[in-house]
This record gives sequence, C-alpha cells and structure tokens, in this order.
Amino acid sequence: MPRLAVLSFAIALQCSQEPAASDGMVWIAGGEAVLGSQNGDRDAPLHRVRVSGFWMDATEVTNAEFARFVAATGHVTDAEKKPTLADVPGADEADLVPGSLVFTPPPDAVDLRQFWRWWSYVPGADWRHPAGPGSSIEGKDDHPVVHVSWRDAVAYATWAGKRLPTEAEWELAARGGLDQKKFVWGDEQKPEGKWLANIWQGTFPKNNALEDGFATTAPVRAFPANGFGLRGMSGNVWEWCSDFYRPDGYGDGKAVMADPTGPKDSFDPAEPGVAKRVQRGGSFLCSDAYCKGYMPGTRMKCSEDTSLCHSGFRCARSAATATKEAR
Ligand SMILES: [Ca+2]
Repeated sequence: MPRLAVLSFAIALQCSQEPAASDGMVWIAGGEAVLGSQNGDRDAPLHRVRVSGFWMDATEVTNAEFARFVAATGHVTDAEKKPTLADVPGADEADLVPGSLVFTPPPDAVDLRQFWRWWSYVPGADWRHPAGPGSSIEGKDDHPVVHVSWRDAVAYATWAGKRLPTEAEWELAARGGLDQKKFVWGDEQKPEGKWLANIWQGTFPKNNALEDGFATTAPVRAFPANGFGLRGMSGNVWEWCSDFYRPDGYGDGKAVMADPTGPKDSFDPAEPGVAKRVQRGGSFLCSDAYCKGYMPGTRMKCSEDTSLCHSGFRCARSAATATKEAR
C-alpha cells in the first residue's frame, strides 16, 4: 500500500477544544492519521483514519481503581465464576472451576509456536491473585489490574461513565502525534540505552533478563509518557478495545475511514465460531523474538470472556461536544 505510506500525517487541532483534562483523562484532539503495522502484519495493513477528539485515560486502570469499582458494585469477574460446559465443551465436571490463564515459564527451551507450553489455566487465579492462590496485589495499588475479561472491562467503563476506546482511537492515541514510527516514542528501541516500556528482555519464555526492572506488571506510571501525555501505551499489559476482531477488519484500505468502530462481527480463521475483541499495546511478555505487540500498529485478539495475567484495559470517553455524526 505505498500510496498510503507517503500520505502526510496530521494531528490537526479540531474545533472541539474541550476543557482541561479531568478524571485522570487526557484530551486527544483527533485528526487524520495512517495507522497499521510497520512490520507488514497481514491483519493490520496500513490504512488511513480520521478520528474525532476524545478523552483517554492517562494510564491503564489500576488495581486500586478496580477495587473501588468492585466495592461499589459487587462485580464478580469472569475469572471468579465457575465455567460452564458451554464455556468449555467436553470438559470434566471436576475441571469446571474458577480460574484464569497465568504465564508459567517452561523449564527448558521450547518451540515458540507451542504457546500452550507457557500458559496454564490456574484455579483461583483472578485480579486479586494474579499468579493464583498464595499471590496477592498487596503493595500493587498502582499496578494495572489484570485477569479482566472484555466483559469485565465494559462493566467497569460503564460504571465509571466511560467506555472502551475504539481500536482507531487507541492507536492514534498510542502514537502520540508521531507518524508511522516503530515505537510509540520513535524509531529507536532504546534511546540513550534506556528501555522505555515494560517488555521482555532475554530469551523468551525461559530467561527474563529484567533489563527494564520488571518481571510482571509495572506501576502504570513507571515509564515515560508519550507525546500526548499517555503512559503505558507500549508493553506492561494488553488493553481491550471495543472493536470486534477480524483479520480483514480495516476494509479495503483505500478510503479514509471516519471514526471507525470496527467490523460488524468477528471472525478469527484460527478459531472460527469464537467471537473475539481486539487487544492492543502488548505486555511484559512481549519480545522481538516472539511478540511485537508492544509496537503501536500490531494487534491481538481474545474472546470476550478470556482473562489473562498480562491483560488489562484503559477507558475512553466521547467529547461532550460530540455530535451524532462524530460518535
Ligand atoms: Ca519487563
């Protein structure tokens, strides 16, 4: 798609200049941008969007924030609920216990295609117990909440008077005003030798060199903000978007898409019949050898009820001045 590649990028300040940031959110002025993968990912081709101004949480939702939501509403996350046979067809009744997916480093080197070698369904793992029974979030009030499904994230956002960002909003915000850069801070992975995101260093999935200082989640403000003042748009935890996932979800890439909200339905050729939502931003498990998800144009997808130890979210809010056409 070379024509798109040379189109100029414009974060043009729009007429809807909302008041100063509030409620932990940052005003994203919107504009036109070329989004998509700089790695040539087939499910994230370069495409051009025009996005109206909106508000974006400055950070991922923290454990402390999620705890206030649970205290106020009594919300029970998907990971805390007993799965049904409809959720896990063919499972033994004894195996239908609440839990979530936890990263478990294998003892030996493994084929990087065998992702099941480092993911375990751990009974009792949930947002309060990120690594399962015996683990806790004590001292991690300012870490991103994890083990939240898309449905949990939507419930939180609704309670907070917010919503999940669209995928286009998320990526435009992540790029921080930069045009088609590899990383949310530019094209150099380690400016002045410093890691600017919580990802994986070393040989994945066995040896984590911990050069950035964090084996799992990091405090949401541990790394510098991007050009828009947003933290953690690269690495730390994956973040849910509102969009359904399809590998062809960006259309034909020829027309400028105005405030796209994603395809009408989901289809994942790798798992037909399972509706999935988009996740963005990568996590502390990303590394160049295995997962480039911490780069701003790349995507992941999971079913709406899936929870993992490296998945969280942040919220967005439409502009108060948004018209029906804009949102
Ligand atoms: Ca790390």
